[in-house]
Amino acid sequence: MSRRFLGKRTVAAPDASARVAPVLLRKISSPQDLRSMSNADLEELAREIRSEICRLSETRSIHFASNLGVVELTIALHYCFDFLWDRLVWDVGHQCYPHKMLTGRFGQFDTLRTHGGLSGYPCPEESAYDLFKTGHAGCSVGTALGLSLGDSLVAERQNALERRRERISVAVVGDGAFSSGPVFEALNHAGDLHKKLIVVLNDNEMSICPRVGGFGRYLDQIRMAPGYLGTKTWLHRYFDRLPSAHNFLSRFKDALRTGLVGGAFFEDLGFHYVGPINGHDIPSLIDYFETVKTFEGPVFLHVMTIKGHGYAPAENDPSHFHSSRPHSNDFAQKRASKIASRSSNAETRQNAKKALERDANSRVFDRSPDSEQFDVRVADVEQSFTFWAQTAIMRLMRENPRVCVVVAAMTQGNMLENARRDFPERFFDVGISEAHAVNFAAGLAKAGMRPIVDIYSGFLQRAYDHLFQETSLQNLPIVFSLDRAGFVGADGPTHHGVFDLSYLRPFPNMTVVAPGDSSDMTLAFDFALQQDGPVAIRYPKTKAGRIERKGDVAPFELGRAERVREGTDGAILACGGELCQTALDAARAIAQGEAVGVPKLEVAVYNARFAKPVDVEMVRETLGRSLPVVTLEENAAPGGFGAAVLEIANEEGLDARPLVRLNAPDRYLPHGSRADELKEAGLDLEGTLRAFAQSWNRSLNVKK
Ligand SMILES: Cc1ncc(C[n+]2csc(CCOP(=O)(O)OP(=O)(O)O)c2C)c(N)n1
Repeated sequence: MSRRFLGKRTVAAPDASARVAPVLLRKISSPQDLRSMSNADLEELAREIRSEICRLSETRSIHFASNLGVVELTIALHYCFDFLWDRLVWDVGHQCYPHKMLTGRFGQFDTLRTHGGLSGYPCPEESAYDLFKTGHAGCSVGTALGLSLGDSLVAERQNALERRRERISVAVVGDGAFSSGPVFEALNHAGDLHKKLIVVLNDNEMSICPRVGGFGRYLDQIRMAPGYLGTKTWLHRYFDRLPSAHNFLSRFKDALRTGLVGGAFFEDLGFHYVGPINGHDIPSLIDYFETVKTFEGPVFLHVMTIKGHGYAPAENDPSHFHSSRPHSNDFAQKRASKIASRSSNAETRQNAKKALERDANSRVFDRSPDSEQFDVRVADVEQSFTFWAQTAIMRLMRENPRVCVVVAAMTQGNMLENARRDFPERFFDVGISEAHAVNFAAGLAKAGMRPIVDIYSGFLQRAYDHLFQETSLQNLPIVFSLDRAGFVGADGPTHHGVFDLSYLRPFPNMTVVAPGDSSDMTLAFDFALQQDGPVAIRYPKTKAGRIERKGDVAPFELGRAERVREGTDGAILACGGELCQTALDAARAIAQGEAVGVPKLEVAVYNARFAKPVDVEMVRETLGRSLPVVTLEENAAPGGFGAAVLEIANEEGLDARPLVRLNAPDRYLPHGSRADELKEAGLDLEGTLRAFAQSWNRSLNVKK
């Protein structure tokens, strides 16, 4: 493997594909146990942790390469700090597996990301070592700064007896997450406050895809700065000799400051910049942490790591292995040699990047169905809503030179590698900067382009004010392709996209579409591109089936639902995703007398298609006749589709008493499979039949 940075000593990448028994891991009940371990033991422990991550990756989709990259960093952090007293915040939180193993959860590690098991993200309900439930990038520096301030304010009110040593807040943020606006806002604030705070930049030169943006280049410059190599060698020689590392580093600071090594940006903000240092050298990391602990004010520790460290296939192809679906070691090795055979030197990150692009070109690329991407089989991925979205987007880009695409660091998850390859001048990945993505698209639209902003429903929450001001208020023709709307499965509550109907519907000028199947996806994108204002198309992370229709698929017409089953005894109104299929199954079961508490009835099924404007005709046809009516949606009840139906009933003076609304419940559903989550929300077949029976009973009462 390539050695791209120096440390106190070079660190051979352990081969994580060679499994080792978790002997040391089993002995660790809390991070305090690390302090009695020798350096050799700590290195062995790192090997065991890697081996466990690799083992788990064979059975399920997990965040893989990111966790392999932070093993030594995690060990060193827990060795140097007591995070029951000090504060540790992992940014995004997807790289917390080694942290979970060292904080008393190794015994449950096999339950990770399964229903009822450990979460794949930090989770305060699991452990006092997890302070926040996280999953969205860019928040760690702000929350760690808040903790630092809060702790010092609390301490000020304590008397001498109560007071213990100062707590130290540590934020660990990846270079991908580092591009988020909230990180810069927090750095700006921290530089001003001059409170004790350690920001650890875990720089592996990667987001999910290779990182983008000018700041990434700045970090590269720091790493590549002339003098870096010599200076760091010199640094480590001195570091060993000096009695106090602090003395050394404070003397060395001036050199850092002059830009000899880099980091002037952080110094100018008010941070002590230290680095870049080798993030795989445990003894050296420990030295640095012990040193910077003693610094006054905020410290920026720039740590270089290799994403996927210790597992060659992941090191060479970190995007694919960022998080991967279950794969055997055999599969991974084959994939690695496939990439290597196409590259003269696949060891470097640059070549891995090229291999990735070639993959996309040749469509050999095995569409990494990672956790934030897909939990389903590849065959299903090829028929997913996301697949149909990208198919429509590619066609529209080919047909219309004004169509351009904006994504926020999720090119792979959005399956848009082909758009990046074929239309590089009209494809924009802005990094983890969702608010900027919307502002940027507004500029493009104003200039006459037709931007499609492809962002996950949950991540677009970041851009709320820009949906208002830059989009709705200006009435700009931006198409929002809202992937992962609804339940997302194993990523759980930080990633469920169950608020978009509620956050989009209040905006004037906004049209909100919820396609019911694969044909609808194609038609919805065509429709959206014909509109003069903003249109959001929201779809879930699942296979897009094909609604069985008697005749042809009706084209999209603003605010018109599609009746896909006739019936005069009641109705089920389904808002997008696979719910129309569920509604049809329920209607069939009711017709056959299989629904408990309901006679044989002929129930109409509507594919609502629009959540704004909702089809008034559909509401008139179904409500106000004392018949049972159920609405289905993967969205919170307030402000959702069912709420829109109620609003129309009210405006039309229709009796809505029989109406039963099925929604995402008013609590956070834990991680599991999508099927688990739909079941828990009552949005599966059984739940729909129960809701229909309830509506039937209500309709009988109304008739009395
Ligand atoms: C607001 C937001 N947008 C997008 C994502 C999806 N996402 C999860 S991890 C990740 C890459 C993070 O890169 P980095 O912080 O460098 O961590 P690494 O995986 O490289 O260790 C992205 C884009 C997210 N979690 N939050």
